Amino acid sequence: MPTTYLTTPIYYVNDRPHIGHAYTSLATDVLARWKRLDGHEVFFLTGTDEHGQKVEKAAQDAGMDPQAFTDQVSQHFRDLADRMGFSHDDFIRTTEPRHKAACQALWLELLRRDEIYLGAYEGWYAVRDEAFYGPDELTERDGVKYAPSGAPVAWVKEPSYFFRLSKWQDWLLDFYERNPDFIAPASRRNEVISFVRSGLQDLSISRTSFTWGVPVPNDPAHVMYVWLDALTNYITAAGYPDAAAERWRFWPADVHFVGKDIVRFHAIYWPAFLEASGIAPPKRVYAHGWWTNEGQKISKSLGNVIDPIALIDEFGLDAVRYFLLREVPFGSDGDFSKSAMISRLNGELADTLGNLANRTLSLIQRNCDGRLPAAAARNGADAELFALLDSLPGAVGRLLDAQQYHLALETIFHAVREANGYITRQQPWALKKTDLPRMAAVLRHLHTALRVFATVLQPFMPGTMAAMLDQLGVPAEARQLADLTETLPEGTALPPPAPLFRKIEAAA
Ligand code: ME8
Repeated sequence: MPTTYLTTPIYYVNDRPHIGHAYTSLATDVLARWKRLDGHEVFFLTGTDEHGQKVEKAAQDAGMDPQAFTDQVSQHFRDLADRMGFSHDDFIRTTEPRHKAACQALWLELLRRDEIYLGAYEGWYAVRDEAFYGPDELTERDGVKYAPSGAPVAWVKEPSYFFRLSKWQDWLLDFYERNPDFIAPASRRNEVISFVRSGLQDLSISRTSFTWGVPVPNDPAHVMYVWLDALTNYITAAGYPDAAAERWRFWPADVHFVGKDIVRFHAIYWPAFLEASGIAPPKRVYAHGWWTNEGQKISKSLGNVIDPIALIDEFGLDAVRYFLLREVPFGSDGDFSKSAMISRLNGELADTLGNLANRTLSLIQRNCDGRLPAAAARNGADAELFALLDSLPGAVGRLLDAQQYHLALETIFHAVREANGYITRQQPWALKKTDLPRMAAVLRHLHTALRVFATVLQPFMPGTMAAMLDQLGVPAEARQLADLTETLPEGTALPPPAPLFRKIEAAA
């Protein structure tokens, strides 16, 4: 069985999760579900990033011990994952013993290979990004210096271990050249390549001015730099350093899903750390765009943080899952607006797919005694519809392999609209009086179309599509892509249809 390993970022537990966190994990979940549907053995990893100065400070501000604080906030991310219906196979926390062991093993391996040396760091650091910046990257306002992300930076001077990153510059450029799909989309790839070309400095990978981190082996005055610690989670969960671990066969990861803010860490530091320790780098890093809320940056201080759970309560889980991936090309920035959401949900889900299902299933109920008509020969009038249906799973799979979620959904809904055109042209309700065999054939073809749509849409809207497949009489064990070639038996009893999508009234 082919294997697929997919990851989300591990989220900082400095604050409650919001729509941005739900988005990255949702994209990962949809691909994980698609690959399972396509017969892959999938390992889908998510989790929380719990060390570092930023989390330590958030715990202090909350007046809590950092471990108790991270236990509490990490739980919010688990709850969100449950409410979003994510199908992850593991949820890693960087404060777990397995992770400390992996980080320390990786450190010792880098040390053994002379990739690490002790020195002193002097330079700019942004706690909010947990990142070092060069002086030429900063801007100044009112006497305060800021990183390109907008995070304020402070001067840091302390003893530190360094990773020989500069040594890997040429290797990285060659690696990007040899693996053109390693970073996507292309705009991010270009950005990374030009950053690496401009010259890489050795990277400070330990801190001595606070203690909330993984201790450096044999030098407990140092804790590991939180990004070395955090990135390592992807191999911890695969069993590192135990090459005989059951999950090690999943490594290297197929796609690390990240937001564009953290592409530098994943596309530069991470492959360099791995190559330097003799571990294969991941196959791909996809950096998606940024959500804004009704045109404004999402931020706590603006009070416009979108709570995904409130959206689910208002619109339903599958509506939220559908909208987030349908509305904005993955990779581009997007704006969240309720009116856009309502018009998508009404126009595409309720009016197009819901209506097709309802019309078809009601006619089968009324005119065929609720029993599935026999599989019928296709005539010329059916050819166009079947050309689309037959190619749909392959087309959707190729688009999802390229993380083009909105195009995958667009392709599916193009076919749904065609099927709506087909029912309008064929008029099975009129055929009842003139040509009963043709009426049965048309309804059977429409049933086949709905089965294909519901099958390929399962990763996006698992609950609603399960209900649709129930209404279509497709057994639970026959819902894989490969099952589409198996014809359902004539006479299968179909339950009375019930609406799958509700129409939402736009707020005044
Ligand atoms: O960076 N729009 O964690 P983090 C879209 N711990 N996506 C958004 C978003 C927005 N407005 N806001 C956040 C970290 N995200 C590190 C990661 S991985 C080894 C360590 C998503 O809690 C997006 O995926 O700051 C972004 O990369 C991630 O949340 C940052 O989460």
